[in-house]
Amino acid sequence: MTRIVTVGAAQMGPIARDESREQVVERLRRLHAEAVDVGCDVVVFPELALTTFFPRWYTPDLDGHDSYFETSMPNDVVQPLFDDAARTGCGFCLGYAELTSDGHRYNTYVLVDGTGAIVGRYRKVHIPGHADHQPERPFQHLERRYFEESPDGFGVVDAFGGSVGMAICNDRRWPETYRVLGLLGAEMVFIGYNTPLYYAPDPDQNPLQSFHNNLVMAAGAYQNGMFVVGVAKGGIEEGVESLSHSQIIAPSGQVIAQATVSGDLVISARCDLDLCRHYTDTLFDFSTYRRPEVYGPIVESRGVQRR
Ligand code: CDV
Repeated sequence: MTRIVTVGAAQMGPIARDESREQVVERLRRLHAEAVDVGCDVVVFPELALTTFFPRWYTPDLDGHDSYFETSMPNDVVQPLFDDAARTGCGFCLGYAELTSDGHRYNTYVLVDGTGAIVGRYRKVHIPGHADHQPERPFQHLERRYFEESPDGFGVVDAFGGSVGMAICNDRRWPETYRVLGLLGAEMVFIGYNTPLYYAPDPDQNPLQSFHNNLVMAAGAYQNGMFVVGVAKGGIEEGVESLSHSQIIAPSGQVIAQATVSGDLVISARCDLDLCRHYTDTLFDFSTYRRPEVYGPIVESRGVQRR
């Protein structure tokens, strides 16, 4: 049985504040159709792909941005995209803001297979930014105000003939993300991001955004023998410029497809999932070489604890 999965990364340009969900879904449908045209089995959309990146604005009330959240998935507006998946056999991974019936707010990804069924759901684990209004910043990063940390953690889904994990934006900077997913057997990890080029706590990092983006995803791919698909919503959105540079990375750590311009576009790669074993059966044969008995601080403490 062949283990080739053709995966697309559907990079998006900015979504304006006044762009309707219907307009955005039409953009997603166009990207999905482009992915189908190049033979994709699955296409990955960015983080919060249905709206503008609203955590850049403060509202005094916590529910002040609730109009950006989805209370059900699928819903009437996104249903045509689910229908496209069922009609074409090409699945997708979609990021959106989720408001649950019991009032929890999450930064969420759903994985939809080629029958149009949701086969996986992931809620962002590492929530960056701040929860309080910081007017001295040129723009806010209030994810910690508007989103809760996932209570569920990471998981892996059998889909598209392999094992698929999901992570969202800031998760990609943390080695724990890839290692937990690697230990769960993930062969492909889908990661959408919104990464402003200006980082207020340390602007020295601004020119390094693209370097750090590749550094963390390539390291995660190599050290865990997995494909990593990183997908941006980039460009200048409501006056804030964000990183594009979407990329698909092989278990070798090599970039095998990369967006060279910003805006809506699909890049794709034929991924031979058996390539993962070249790494997970050799240098990164976890069951032979890992030493969990000496890794205690990783799970025992949150911050640095000098002993
Ligand atoms: N959406 C994000 O999670 N963005 C973060 C912040 C820190 C810019 C990121 O890690 O890219």
